[in-house]
Amino acid sequence: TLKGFPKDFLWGASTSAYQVEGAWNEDGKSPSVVDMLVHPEEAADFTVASDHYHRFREDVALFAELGLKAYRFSVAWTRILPHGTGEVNQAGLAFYQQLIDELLHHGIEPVVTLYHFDLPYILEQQGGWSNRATIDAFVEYAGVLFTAFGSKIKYWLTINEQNTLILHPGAVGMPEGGELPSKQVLYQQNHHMMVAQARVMALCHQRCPAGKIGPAINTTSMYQETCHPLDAIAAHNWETLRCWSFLDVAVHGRYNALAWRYLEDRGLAPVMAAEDAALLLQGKPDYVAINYYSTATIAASRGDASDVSARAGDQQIMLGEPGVYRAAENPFVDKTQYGWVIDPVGLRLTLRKTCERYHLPILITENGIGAPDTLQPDGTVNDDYRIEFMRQHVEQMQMAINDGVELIGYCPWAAIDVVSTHQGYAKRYGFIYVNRGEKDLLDLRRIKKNSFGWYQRVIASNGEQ
Ligand code: BGP
Repeated sequence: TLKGFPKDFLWGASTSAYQVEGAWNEDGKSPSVVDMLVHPEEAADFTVASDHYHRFREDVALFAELGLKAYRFSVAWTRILPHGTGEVNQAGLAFYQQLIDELLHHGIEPVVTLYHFDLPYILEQQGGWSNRATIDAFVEYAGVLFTAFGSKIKYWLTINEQNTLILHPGAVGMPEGGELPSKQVLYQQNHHMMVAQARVMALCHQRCPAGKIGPAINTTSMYQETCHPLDAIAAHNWETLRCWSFLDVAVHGRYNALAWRYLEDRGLAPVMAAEDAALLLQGKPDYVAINYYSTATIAASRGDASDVSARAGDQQIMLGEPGVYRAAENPFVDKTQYGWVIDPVGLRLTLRKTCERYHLPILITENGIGAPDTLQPDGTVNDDYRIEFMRQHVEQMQMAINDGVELIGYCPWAAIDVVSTHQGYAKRYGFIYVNRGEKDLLDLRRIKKNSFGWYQRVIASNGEQ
């Protein structure tokens, strides 16, 4: 028999501020980069999203009914420091204070992401992550949260999917004019984020002795298409560049040797200030958080256009690095209707690799299936495909625990329907349906999907299904 889930396993669910809250310009909030992006014509905007800002008490009551032990959400920097730095907006702090108290009142552990894609626009105008001053701004912002909520929060997360921001910079929409930064600029931004993250982890340990903090990277495993040795090298290279190189800096405080050489060879290595090596070593995570959706299959690069094309084929592969690999098909896995590979065993594999590499507790901060869920005339939402998807992933999590992985929790995406980064409300992830269309807000009513009852039983039985 398999080892069961630990008694205090954090059965949870996730959201992020800009995707769920709405109220984009209320109570002193300033615009973030996401508010200013150009979104596809047909996609829902973020200004109302799921209106969680006004309905959080109703939502938390539903989370409690679901039985959640943890709720992962992000704080909108622009509610707390509307100018990016400086003056603190008390109304912003009050909102998260109430949300946290409401969660704790229901016995739900808050898991707080400091920054989930929504940099204050005012900082972006001053160069964003290209500007070293943004490091200080992030530390200042984190410090405000640590002081305000440090006594109540056990689990903090630094930056959501830094690797998505760097490798797939258009992921959440395009800036006005459609110009994305060059690779060189992106890797310099990446370095600043790394330094900022290390300083924030150190600050957390100083200010919140009971708090734990970790990075949250989109982590996956790469398969090689054939047993050709060069396919193996390509898969290894891309897994290193896409996943481990980000986590290695966060955990070990120094760059991964292969990734650094790759950057140097291409003239992409970031400029490091004299103090940076020491700063990177300053903060260490207490756990590693991973967002896991799917795996990818890799063949050796041909060095031509057949290598990688943007969001073609295997969606999770992202834009990649030119000349590193060629995207291949995996005949052994299914895909979602958005082309994302469905691979529960890949989750087990990714957990094992993460455990072996870092020897730290692991929290899954995202996992799920996006689908155009529909409200039936009888008022139900049948998302049995989601139940099947999660059932298989929970099974593989248990196998990973049995293998020796210290998995502390599972926070799938998403607790409730949120705006998808690309497909608005056409593509949903929640256990709770939000009754709104793309542009049409309808009544924003909350409706429990079939998966709600399923997850409720999983949580109540601590993972039996
Ligand atoms: C992750 C992000 C989330 C969420 C999820 C689903 O990369 O951290 O914010 O959006 O992906 O992605 P999408 O909405 O594009 O389907």
